[in-house]
Amino acid sequence: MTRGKFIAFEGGEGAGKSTQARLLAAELESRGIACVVTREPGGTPGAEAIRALLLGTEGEGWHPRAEALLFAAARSDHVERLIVPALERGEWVICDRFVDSSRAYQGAAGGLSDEDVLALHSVGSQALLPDLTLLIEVSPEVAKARAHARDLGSPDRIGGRDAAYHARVAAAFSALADAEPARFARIDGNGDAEGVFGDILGTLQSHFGAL
Ligand code: Z5A
Repeated sequence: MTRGKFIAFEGGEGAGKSTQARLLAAELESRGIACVVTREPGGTPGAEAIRALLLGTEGEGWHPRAEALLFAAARSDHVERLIVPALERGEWVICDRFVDSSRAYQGAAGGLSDEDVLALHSVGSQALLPDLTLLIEVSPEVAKARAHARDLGSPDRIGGRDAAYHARVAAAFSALADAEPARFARIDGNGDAEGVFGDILGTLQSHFGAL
């Protein structure tokens, strides 16, 4: 059995990750490629329960180190119970956010070192990395308008952080992509969804060959 491919979508809020993940799954299925679409934090019952703890706006919230541990714990369950078994069945896994979100949000923007975030990932998820990480980048104005339209002005605990925090996240994603050009592809997400998807399909074909 050939192991499936692991594709992650990354980027700030409102970049269009979920939209593009759904379009990619439909395209792969239409080509006879079995795939699983999933998300972080979440994807398994345990990880979805941790998601509610992380993103709910009740209570006093989490210290940055506790937050990083909770994301790593959710990811560990997700990797163990859903991602690795699907890859071993030969299915492609399309994941809406993965460890690079922890590196950008809890690391660069939240104050933890990249080494510490990667150490948690090593313990929790055996340092699993995607075969390809698609970083969707949009202008801050587009991100804000899309997220606002979706949230109707009630963002989750992390989405509601200030513009400076989200600017640090965007800069961190950009730096991660520059540092690992073989794993990352940068996608301009400012255009319409179909145009963005065309770029993603072209990127997959040049990365993996004909699908
Ligand atoms: N987080 C973290 O801190 N550390 C971690 O390790 C992980 C996550 C894994 C997860 O929230 C939060 O957790 C997130 C990071 C943090 N907080 N923030 N910021 P989430 O997954 O629920 O939220 P999100 O990742 O930010 O997703 P999002 O805002 O839903 O963005 P998206 O998936 O990139 O966008 P979308 O849902 O596809 O589209 C948003 C809207 O724009 C929607 O109405 C679409 O119809 C529309 N859209 C999408 N594409 C287009 C185009 N191309 N043109 C026009 N309109 C479009």
